Amino acid sequence: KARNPIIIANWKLNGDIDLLCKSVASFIRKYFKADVVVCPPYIYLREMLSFLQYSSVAIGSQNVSKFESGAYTGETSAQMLKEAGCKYCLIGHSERRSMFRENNQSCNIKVKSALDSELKPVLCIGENAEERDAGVTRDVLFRQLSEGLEGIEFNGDDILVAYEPVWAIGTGNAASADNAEEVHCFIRKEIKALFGRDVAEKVRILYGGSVNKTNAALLLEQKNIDGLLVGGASLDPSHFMEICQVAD
Ligand code: G2H
Repeated sequence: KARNPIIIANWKLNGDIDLLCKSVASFIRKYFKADVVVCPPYIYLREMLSFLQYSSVAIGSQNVSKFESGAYTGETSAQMLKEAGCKYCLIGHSERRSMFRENNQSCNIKVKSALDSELKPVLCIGENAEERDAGVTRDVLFRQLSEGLEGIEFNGDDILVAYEPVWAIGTGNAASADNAEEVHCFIRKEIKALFGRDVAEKVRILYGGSVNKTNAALLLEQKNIDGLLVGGASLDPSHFMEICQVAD
């Protein structure tokens, strides 16, 4: 594929020192052709990075503050994440949208802030079950994309998009490869309409939602699926390694 595959582990609010050790042990001296990224909770970022220097695995954050500095208790800025060694930054994961009141406007600010600090934002979009059943998936995705990326100069490989249908997240019911491919194709078409052909051809679009070692290969074979965002299955280092090897 012209676009290098990328596999991102999203630990969410999971893991402990034991998982951190097992995970870095499995990565040591592994140099993947695919991009492999781990997004652990903030508190583990520095320690992970110190071990991962003996591998090609990068680290990313699960979120970023929309503020740069100031009296915002509990927040972590893009610049701080950059300094901690992050390369990537998840933005607008559906759990943040549904539980922490994030919306397309706050995602837009966060994407800009990440870019200003030279982090690669991974903008997460996806419809929920009601929206899917009401037949408005495409409208929802279009709004999430156009509002989330509004006013942004996008060159194609500095921002990634993750399609995560909310009904597939953590349920064990991933979207079928055909269904995901159809949606990814739509997303690429909309990016082309918004930013032009070059950007649409370069942008990497990941699929997320109940990815595991059994469905990874078929998903990655699809023309418009350039990577995977893996939650539950990334908490088992050997399982996650098998997914990385599929992409490699
Ligand atoms: C979707 C995904 C990772 P899971 O949230 O972002 O989680 O693989 O557990 O569905």
